[in-house]
Amino acid sequence: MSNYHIKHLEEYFQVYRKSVRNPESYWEEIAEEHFMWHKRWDNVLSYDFEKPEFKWFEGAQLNITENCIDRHLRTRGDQTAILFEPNNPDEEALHITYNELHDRVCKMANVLKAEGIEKGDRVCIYLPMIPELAVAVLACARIGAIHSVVFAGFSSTALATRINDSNCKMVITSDGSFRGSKTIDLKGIVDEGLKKCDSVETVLVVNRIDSGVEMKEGRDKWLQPLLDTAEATCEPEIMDAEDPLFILYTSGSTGTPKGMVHTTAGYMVYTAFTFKNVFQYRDGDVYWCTADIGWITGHSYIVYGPLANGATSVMFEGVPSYPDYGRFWEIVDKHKVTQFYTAPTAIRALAKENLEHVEKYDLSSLKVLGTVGEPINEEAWHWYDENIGKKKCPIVDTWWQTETGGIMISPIPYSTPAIPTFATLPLPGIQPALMDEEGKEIKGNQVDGRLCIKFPWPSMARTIWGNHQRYKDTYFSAFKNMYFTGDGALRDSVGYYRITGRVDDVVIVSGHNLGTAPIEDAINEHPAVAESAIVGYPHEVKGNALYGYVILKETGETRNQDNLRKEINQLISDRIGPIAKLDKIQFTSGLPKTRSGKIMRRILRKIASNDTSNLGDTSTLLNPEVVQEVMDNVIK
Ligand code: 6R9
Repeated sequence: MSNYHIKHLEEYFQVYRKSVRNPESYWEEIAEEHFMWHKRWDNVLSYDFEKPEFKWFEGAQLNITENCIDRHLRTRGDQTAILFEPNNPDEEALHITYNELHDRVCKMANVLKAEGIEKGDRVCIYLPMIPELAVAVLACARIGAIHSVVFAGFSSTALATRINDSNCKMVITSDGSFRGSKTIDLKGIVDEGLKKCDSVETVLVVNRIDSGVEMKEGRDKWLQPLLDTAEATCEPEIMDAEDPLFILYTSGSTGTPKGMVHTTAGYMVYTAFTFKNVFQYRDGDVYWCTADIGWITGHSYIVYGPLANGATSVMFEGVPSYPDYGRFWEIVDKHKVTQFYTAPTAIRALAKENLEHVEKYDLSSLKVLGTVGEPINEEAWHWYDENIGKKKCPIVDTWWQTETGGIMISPIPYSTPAIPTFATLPLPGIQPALMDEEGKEIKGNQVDGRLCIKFPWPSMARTIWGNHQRYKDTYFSAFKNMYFTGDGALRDSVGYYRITGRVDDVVIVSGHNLGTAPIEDAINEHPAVAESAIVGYPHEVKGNALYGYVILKETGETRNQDNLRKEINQLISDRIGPIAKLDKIQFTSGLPKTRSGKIMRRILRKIASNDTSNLGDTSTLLNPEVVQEVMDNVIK
């Protein structure tokens, strides 16, 4: 058992060394002791970085929902599994026990089966943060259907692209959602999106806001009546270790989103193991991750990781600012939350508000605080430490990605001394490397480079749905025999890692990964736009905000620039979602380009960030004169 729960620094180093010396026996021991298998694996790991192909626990058979639900029923059937806190603070919280979760998941699984969903089928889940979302995810896993959760803040076009990419047969949605004082017409968005999707046969609709939406005959069905008559037991489908568990889309540097495919056994073992260690979860704790299940953080650390450990996991439907900026802290107080996991952008937003919102509440239940999604700046770290943790809660700055499935670099509370802005040390089994631009590993400390991982780990994504070549090109081609993360990092004098940000064309806005290319594609649809380039620039609250450089077509007419800005943002909102809107739009006659015609985003990024002291050599550009023009007209 000692392998599974690390309790001090010496133990960490000991475990880490063991995990690197013999990764296979390390993970084998964990898999053996802590999970339920129908058949044992024949082989712990086989891999080939060239193909690339990675297989963990090959030959093993299991069902992840038995590990997340059934095996806890005897010992903790009446313990809360999911604690649902509604958007409206006056609506009662719902304590769903493991017994109840079992029944709900089985009923939903039986409904899916009755609607013709079989093992391997793709089911798109487009739901707000209500219990049905977690239940739908688990119901898919119960019967071996592959879930593809799409964040319910995405537009109809973004939804349609994702449904079509993986040919989903079904969509599970709700009539609408509550978000603070607003309601959102989710069903309307689905209806609009589905005009462009042929693969969807059935839409199951949860009644959340009672808005009386239109139901399309033969396609749409209210979920509740189907659940009411469904059986509360459903034999789990026996899955192979490497059967796909889910697809989750993440932004890429080129147009279409990448459907990252995660498989069953390795993902389960790794998310469960990291949950236990990074949050030091103990029986009786109440753990709360504020992410949406539409992102990987919610998949791994609201649903699978916590439930695999028999934990109580809070699910919050609302927003941190409703009914006021004290909502998070009210919830911590009300449910006596012990571990709290959020994003730096949320911390920065809340730190701007009056401290009274924090001081009103008793936060003494808290033991561990976490952050994820982007680098946390020092100021936000200290605010979190002082005002929320009262300087007695370790903060875990967890670095990882949709592609990595689970947390990769993070302090372990009470083991790793934390330093603000450092994700610190790799978790057991994780072997980071910093690479230079020539593809050589940079050894030693006090260095920086491109962050790669040089040995497989159990929860790595196995492919991009329908495009293995893109998987290879994106992650395994830049550096030989390495997984390339797309991030830059530095390693300090004691070997701690600090993530310095993306080195590719992805901007992280309020913790959301946004590819610049799809945003540019959306803008370029505007009839007046000739070309555009999007970059990120530092923003006090959002971490980064988006800055757009737009070249207009020469039509001879003069247009109102403010109206154009509005129209451009509306287009982005329709095509991608409001989160991708631009904060600043500069109209320009040209964009700095290399001789091969590639836009020099590095320069544009510097100009947008007001950091023009060192633009580098611009003389080799195709159009060096344009740099001055762009600088002169920059929007401050
Ligand atoms: C889990 C998640 C991944 C990208 C990643 C990096 C950034 C995440 C971070 C962090 C600095 C941290 N990132 N955690 N940067 N410190 N603790 O966020 O997945 O949405 O795929 O984003 O987020 O740039 O490459 P995903």
